[in-house]
Amino acid sequence: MKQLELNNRKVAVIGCGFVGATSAFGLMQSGLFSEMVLIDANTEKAEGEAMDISHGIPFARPMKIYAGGYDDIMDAAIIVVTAGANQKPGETRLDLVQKNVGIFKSIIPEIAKRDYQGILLIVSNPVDILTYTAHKLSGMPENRVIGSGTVLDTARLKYELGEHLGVDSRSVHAFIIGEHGDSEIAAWSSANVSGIPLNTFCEMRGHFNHDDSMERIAANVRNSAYEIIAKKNATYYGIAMSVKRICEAIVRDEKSILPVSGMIHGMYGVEDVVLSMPAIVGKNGIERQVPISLDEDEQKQLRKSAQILKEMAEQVL
Ligand code: 6V0
Repeated sequence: MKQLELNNRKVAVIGCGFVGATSAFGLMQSGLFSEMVLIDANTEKAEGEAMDISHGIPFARPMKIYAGGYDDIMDAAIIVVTAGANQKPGETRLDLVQKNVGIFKSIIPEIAKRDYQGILLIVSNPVDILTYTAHKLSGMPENRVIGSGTVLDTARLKYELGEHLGVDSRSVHAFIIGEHGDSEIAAWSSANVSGIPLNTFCEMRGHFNHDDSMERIAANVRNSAYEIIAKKNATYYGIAMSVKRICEAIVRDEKSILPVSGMIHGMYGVEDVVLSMPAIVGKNGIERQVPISLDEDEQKQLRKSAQILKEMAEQVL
């Protein structure tokens, strides 16, 4: 099959529910793309979202937004997959797995059989398992199949720390790593505010009860999806901004360090598991993962998170 040349100004979004539509809205405003194709099992939903979002174009930048099929998206630089059921109140991300793996079995082969050469960005949950599923079903190189991973959780952590310390959250350097879900790890030992170790900065701002604060903030981050879902049945703005940020790093070949989820080989004793570690992200997707320094307890938690994901992946694939 003749390979299509990729169009760096084209993006596709598969799944136009809350997350897909909000991500598409964010991408329209970003100015990164001049063409966006929306796909949904419910064609009318994709068409309606394309029309509605297009009406914002006169307030942003010219572009084409339309509902289409798989043949329309093979030259997209990035395909964002948000199709799937979302978490119901009380349901964990891992509870979703069977349902969404089934949906991926209808989507990923459509992409693989057309020999797609761009970046596949998986957002549907449980994102680590589904990114692993997408790797296996597509046969695409590992660097080009990325999960949004803990980019959202890391944003939540930075936001919480920024509020706690009265500082711009962009000056907070801290990562959530591991599973995007219950076993995620706040990598406190490497956290800092513009190079100042976190505890030192906390003391500058009058906070001395480090253990209690860290426990509370990590729990807030871990539980925020559950809390938002209990209140409004879905979460989508934070993830839409995360999708936009990842697309920006790819399209602009920024080589930004983002905690996307990708296949891990050997780091901290983790092998053949998809989870989030900070990684250099650019036009080829994950250029390489960056092994930030973790203390012994964090390393132990990371291996535990990997074990949970591995067992889940083995059950569903
Ligand atoms: P939603 O509003 O139910 O939308 C899902 C959409 O997928 C619907 O429009 C469906 O018609 C469509 N769909 C289902 N099957 C297919 C198919 N085979 N092909 C094309 N489209 C299909 O859910 P919502 O948008 O709220 O959530 C989507 C996914 O994102 C869920 O799995 C969430 O759990 C996940 N999220 C992931 C986050 C992350 O950080 N990675 C954050 C929030 C939600």
